[in-house]
Amino acid sequence: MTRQLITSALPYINGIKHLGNMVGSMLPADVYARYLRQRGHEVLYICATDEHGTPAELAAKEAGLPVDAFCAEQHEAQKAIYQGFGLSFDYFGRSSSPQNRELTQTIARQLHANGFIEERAIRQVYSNADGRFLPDRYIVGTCPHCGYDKARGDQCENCTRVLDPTDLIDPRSAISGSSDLEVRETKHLFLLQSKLAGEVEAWVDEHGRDWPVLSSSIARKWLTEGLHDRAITRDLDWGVPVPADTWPELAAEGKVFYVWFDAPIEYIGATREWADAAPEGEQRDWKSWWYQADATVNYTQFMGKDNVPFHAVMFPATLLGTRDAWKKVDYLKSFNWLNYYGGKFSTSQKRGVFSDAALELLPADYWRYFMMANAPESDDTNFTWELFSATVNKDLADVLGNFVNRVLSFSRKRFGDEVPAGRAAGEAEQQLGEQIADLLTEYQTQMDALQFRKAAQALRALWSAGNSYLETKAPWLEAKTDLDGAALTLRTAMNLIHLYSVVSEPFIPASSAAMRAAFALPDDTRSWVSAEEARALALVPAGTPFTVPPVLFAKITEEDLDAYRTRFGAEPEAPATAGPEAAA
Ligand code: B3M
Ligand code: ZN
Repeated sequence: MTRQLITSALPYINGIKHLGNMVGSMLPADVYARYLRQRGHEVLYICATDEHGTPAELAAKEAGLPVDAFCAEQHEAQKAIYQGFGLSFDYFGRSSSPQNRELTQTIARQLHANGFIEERAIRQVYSNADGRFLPDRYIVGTCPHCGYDKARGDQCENCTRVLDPTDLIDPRSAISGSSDLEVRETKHLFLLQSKLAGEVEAWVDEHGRDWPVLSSSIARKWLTEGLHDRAITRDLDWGVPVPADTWPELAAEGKVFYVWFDAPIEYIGATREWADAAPEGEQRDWKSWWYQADATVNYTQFMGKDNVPFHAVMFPATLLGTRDAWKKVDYLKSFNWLNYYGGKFSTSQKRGVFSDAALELLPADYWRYFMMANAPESDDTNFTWELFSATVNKDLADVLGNFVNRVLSFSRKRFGDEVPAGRAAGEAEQQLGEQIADLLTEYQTQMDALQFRKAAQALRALWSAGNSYLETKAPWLEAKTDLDGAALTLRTAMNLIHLYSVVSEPFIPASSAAMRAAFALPDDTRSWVSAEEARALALVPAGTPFTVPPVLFAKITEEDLDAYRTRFGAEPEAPATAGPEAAA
């Protein structure tokens, strides 16, 4: 069995993430990791907080904390929320770890030794008041295009145009507010991507052909535009220091690596953190996952589409340039955007549902199922409270939850708290078994293809088939004239509940555990259900003691909806304010 390495894009440390961030990376990665584990694969699912770069420093400053203390606090806060969502990382690391620092410096030295890093002098904005060079994001001013007065030196958040700091009107330091700025010459390290372009292109040609179109098209677009040499150092106080043994002058100036240089290396770094955190007596071999592992490890990455260029081009270029045997991605699964009423979720503008608030409102499984059933795979999708409540109330409460409760409650009332026997399976059960086996095959096919929306549809069809069987057989009527028939129907339906509890786990782990715990099976260690077992529907034998769990899913009421809409807003996003040229 191939070893399955899974990583999801590292959430930035600054601030609690919204649902749009999760649905495009960590959540589908978790669904896939759970599924592969249940299918018997050896899985390592790695993620971490992305702690360097200007977002971290600016956010720490806003919080009035030293950046290392801010990151430590935020890492724990995010980690707790992801545990609340049932994200089953094998390790959730930190890009500020010593392991990542050492690996980033090692890889930089390898690139330097192979001639893929060069020092270059560039002109950059220096703030006399702050006594430091300012990265583009640290310079704010008025956007020359739309007049927005908080535009940043790299991009205007209002009209989204990419800017150069020298474009800004009345530029000032985002740290001190001082406008005492000047342009000075400074030296930075450049990754010579242009020298690696041919190799990267060949690698994408070979590996990208079976990626989803979204991933391969973005990779190709970037390659077609040409791979430019890229500055990979910054003048920041927080980051992986440039090693003095290789670049003494830059190290003395306090240069650190650019966040997007060290962040993907943290996938390897966090695997080392995982190994270093091994419990007493357990051996964890981080290198076997990442080094000379091409023949033994299948590596799948999950991310939002804006991260594809870094993962499909820059990170492979970095690893290719080491001329060393680092594992590169085999399958790059990327996602479009989950919008909020047609507009973007926004961390900075606090727009949409954030992961901490979501867990305060409703259990994780409601969100997990909705997000995966509406995953923005082939196009952007939309979160609205109306769609969310319709999905929860129909698919979860009515189709699955109600089935479980009706079957177990009626059987307990009519036959007691053991699975009833009744007569042997008849034509209806044989047909049902065939149908369930086919639906399960379809579900597995979609999961194996990482088509999560289609997989969720196939899972829902499995749940639906149980309802149709129950409605047709109607054991509450059968019991009036044919007790054995009613008992058979209920036993079959209970076997469906157990099957659902196994195969629904990747999507709704907590509810699946509750369903599964209803049956006191002597041995319930099974991790999946074979087609034969699905056909037979006999894993839960007559006589098995059972209990009736509390109702699995509470419906969302109109009052709930009103409250949610009031609290989070429920209107399309206001259009970006038109710029001065619009008036001209
Ligand atoms: N921290 C996520 C983002 O762009 C970024 C991903 C890093 S993955 C190595 O929002
Ligand atoms: Zn603008």
